Amino acid sequence: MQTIMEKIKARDPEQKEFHQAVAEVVETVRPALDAHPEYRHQKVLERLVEPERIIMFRVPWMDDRGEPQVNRGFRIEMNSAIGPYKGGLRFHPSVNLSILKFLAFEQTFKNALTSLPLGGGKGGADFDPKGKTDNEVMRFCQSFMTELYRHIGPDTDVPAGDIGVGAREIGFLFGMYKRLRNEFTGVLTGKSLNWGGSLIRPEATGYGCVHFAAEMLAVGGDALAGKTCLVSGSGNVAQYTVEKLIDRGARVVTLSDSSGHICDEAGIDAQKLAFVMRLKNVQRGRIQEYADAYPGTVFTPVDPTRSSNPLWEHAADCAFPCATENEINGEDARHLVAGGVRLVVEGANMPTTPEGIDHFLDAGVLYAPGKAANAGGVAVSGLEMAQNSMRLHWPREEVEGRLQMIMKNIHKNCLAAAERYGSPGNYLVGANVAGFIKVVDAMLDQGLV
Ligand code: NDP
Ligand code: 2IT
Repeated sequence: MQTIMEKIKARDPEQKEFHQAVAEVVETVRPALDAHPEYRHQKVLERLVEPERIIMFRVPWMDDRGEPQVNRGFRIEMNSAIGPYKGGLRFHPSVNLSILKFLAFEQTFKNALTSLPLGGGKGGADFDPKGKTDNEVMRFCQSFMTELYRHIGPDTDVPAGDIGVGAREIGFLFGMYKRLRNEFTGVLTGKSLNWGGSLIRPEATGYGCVHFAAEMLAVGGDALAGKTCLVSGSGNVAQYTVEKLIDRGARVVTLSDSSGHICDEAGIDAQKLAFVMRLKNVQRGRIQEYADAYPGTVFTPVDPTRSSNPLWEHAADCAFPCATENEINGEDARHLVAGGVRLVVEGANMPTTPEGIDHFLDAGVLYAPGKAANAGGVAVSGLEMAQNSMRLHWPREEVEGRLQMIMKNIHKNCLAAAERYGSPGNYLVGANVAGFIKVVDAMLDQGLV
């Protein structure tokens, strides 16, 4: 086990986020490896950590001033044991191989947990959509797809959104794919409703997280109603997490973006959330503007000299990190526990550092890792693919009902796997072991490929 970490570190020494994601899985699946000696014989870990294929390409595009720009594009086709590669595209200046390999690795297990036939993948570019015009974003997406189209397809690899990629970008990407291939297929998910998108896909990740949180509390006879919640981020996942929390009678007091966070002790209600959705999705503004619109709200800018995030210092019962990786470190975790937080549900991918996770588990916090709690997004992407294949469009209740059932099943399967492999109540072990066994058994059935 030691040797596999040593090997991947020696091979790609700079890929810290990838090492972090792999180490978490390697440490937690040990009991499954012990129970199945064939897994070690067949070198399943060694095979899982090596992507089936990595595509890297130049993305040249012209900005509005007529100046040529060049970005780097990627697609990691990680694992196709249980279905076509599936996972989002991220457009953010921090995108590199380490970030995308960690995301594609986690995606493989997450997709297995959904119970749908979805392999794992992830892609994106170091392009920053912030401050770009719609025309610049369109030209970038068209150039990106001019290379990507030859590697993807509805039965091969089906990308979707992630940070910096929402309905606008999916539209531009789909338009270019259709033009290049002369095919109208479900090659991307997160499409708009009037041309192949699924109802509930925009809501799915956030809603799914809150369903998962409700399931966790229900085990102890508790519920979200009346709970004070901290939410970070203010993008797709954060917005619909807040919507569902309000629905369930919780009080949400924070939101953030990369410039800082707002705290509204009066609680973010439906009307204020509608303001945030307009601000972020239409005007593409900053969360600070919430404090101008709603007096009594405090905006705290990011302080780069601080080692912890003041958002996690507010007293609360529950925390939903929905912005990005490693946004809760050990110090933040200590602040959360000291402030009364007893439930942490990850909307983002790998938002908690290993030290933070250890602190939550030691303190007896109910902790749900992203690969279980945020799987509702990709699950409804899977349902979008199913509808596209059948050339059908399911009503809202059908998709919402299936999403709820999927989240309930993931919750049940995580608890069952944790119990069976000696860590009752530990959702981290449960999610990793359940996802791992499903993927690995499929790999073994298919031989050494
Ligand atoms: P969006 O682009 O819609 O929103 C991202 C939010 O997080 C923004 O508020 C953004 O602020 C903030 N953020 C991003 N990067 C950073 C950073 N480095 N530091 C501080 N804040 C940051 O993305 P999503 O809501 O789709 O994604 C959020 C998280 O959820 C990611 O971890 C993603 O991988 C994960 N996820 C997304 C799913 C989906 O269906 N969309 C499914 C499952 C997981 P700013 O605008 O200032 O950059
Ligand atoms: O991290 C994720 O699960 C996503 N960004 C969604 C992936 C998808 O294919 O819907």
